[in-house]
Amino acid sequence: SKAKTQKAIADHKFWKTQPVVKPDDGPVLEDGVIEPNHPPEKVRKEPYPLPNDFEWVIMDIDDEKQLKEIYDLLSANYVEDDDASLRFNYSPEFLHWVLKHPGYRKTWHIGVRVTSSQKLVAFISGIPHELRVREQAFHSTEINFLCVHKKLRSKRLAPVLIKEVTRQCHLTGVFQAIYTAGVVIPTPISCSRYYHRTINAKKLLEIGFAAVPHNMSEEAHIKRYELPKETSVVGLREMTSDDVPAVGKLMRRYMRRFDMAPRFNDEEIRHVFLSGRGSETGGKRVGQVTWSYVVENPTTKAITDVFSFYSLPSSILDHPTHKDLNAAYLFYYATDAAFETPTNDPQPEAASSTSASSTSPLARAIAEGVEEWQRSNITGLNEIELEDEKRVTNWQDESPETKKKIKARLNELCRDALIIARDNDFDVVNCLTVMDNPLFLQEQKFGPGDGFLRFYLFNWRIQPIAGGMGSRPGE
Ligand code: NHW
Repeated sequence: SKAKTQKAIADHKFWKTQPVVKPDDGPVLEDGVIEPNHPPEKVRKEPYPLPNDFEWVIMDIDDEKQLKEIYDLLSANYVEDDDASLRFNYSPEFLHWVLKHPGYRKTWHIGVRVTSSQKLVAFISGIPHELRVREQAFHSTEINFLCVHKKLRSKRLAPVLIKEVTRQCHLTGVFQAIYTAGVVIPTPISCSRYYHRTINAKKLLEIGFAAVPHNMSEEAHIKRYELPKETSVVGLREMTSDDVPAVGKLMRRYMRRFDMAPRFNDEEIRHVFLSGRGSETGGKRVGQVTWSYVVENPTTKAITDVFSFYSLPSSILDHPTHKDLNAAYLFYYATDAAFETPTNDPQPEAASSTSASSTSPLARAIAEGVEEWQRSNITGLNEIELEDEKRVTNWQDESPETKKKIKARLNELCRDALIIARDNDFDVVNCLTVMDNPLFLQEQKFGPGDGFLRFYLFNWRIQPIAGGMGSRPGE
């Protein structure tokens, strides 16, 4: 039976039935859908059958008790590193924040309970996104937190969860998905590597997350990671609600430089950057998940830069004294250093046209008389994008001077982010080789980790993308 299991693994018994690119498909000539949208009457109405003794449940994340159940399942059974010494410990506040993305669907928060005991033993979730891949955009769901209790592994429950979340997405007219995983399944569209920046050098040595290099004393090692006492970027301050429109414009423009990125409207910008800020009690924030900062030009008052990071601790398994690794993860950022014309100049703007491009997928679909349900997932981003968003240059075509400018600015911003992380008691700052990160990893003393993260698209065929959301692999 071991041989049988191994064959099933190699065969991808499940994944070979799904609309994803297969290893032997040959080169992709044109990006686009793999299977057409299902008309509403063709979408399965009943949930997929579960093994006896189990039942489906739609989780209500606004109910503290149910949120805690998801937290308990994940904190004991979710992703561990290769040698099982760390396990992600997403906080309830984190889960609530990330799962309540604007436009979220309750029916995309799916659990499995043991019928007799009502114990939650599996979970999968999706949140809605508008995703742009090169010059096409579509509504997609970002799938995350797929988890099966350790005692129920290798029983082919995961494929049932994936099929059920797919069905729930189809019921709401969404036919594409994006997801990331450490594992290799058919077929990654991109791969990025984890990098780590030591903040609390002593603690990382104690838990064995870092080691002193052979040619260095422990003291020198600790000293190497010391940071300036205070931040140095002029005009740096916490982002506020009033910054949302300016940050939105800057972010949309900045992200347009990459081959693949979500496109956030202002409501999403507000959510992504500000909703995870926690609550204020006695002048202290509790339950803070995200830290978001902007740079305001002291003279023009224009917002020229933004950066953010989030808190995602890991449980340290089997250590006598240290129980948690307080990790911050670099999140979204943007800088005007990437552009020749500033984004948020308070000067009266040239009328921002919303001119329709007749070559956009939606325009073409309409012209071809495609039924509405068939094109419901194509947002026609090219029609709603503002002209100044479209005028940006793809990062690969940027001039050496622009690249130098971006690099210098990002190094300043990242250094201040590290200082803020230190002041908030983080032990380590993590990031991936996505976006423009490779421009500051070395100078900011990030080191490569063991982990890789693969990017996947469901029902969207594309030519591989360098380095995940973005970016500049190997620089
Ligand atoms: S990646 C994190 C996934 N979670 C964990 O690693 C937590 C710890 N592990 C577990 O809980 C972020 C279990 O090991 C899981 C698998 C549940 C992972 N993605 O039930 P079986 C995400 O959440 C395939 C996709 O026996 P199990 C993203 C595997 O290749 N597929 O395994 C999630 C095999 O299929 P194959 C994965 O160990 C994206 C089958 O599952 C996978 O008891 C989901 C084996 O099933 C993974 N991470 O449970 C896809 N891990 O064909 C969304 C294993 O190879 C797709 N498998 O035989 C889009 C859906 C929405 C579409 C909307 C239009």
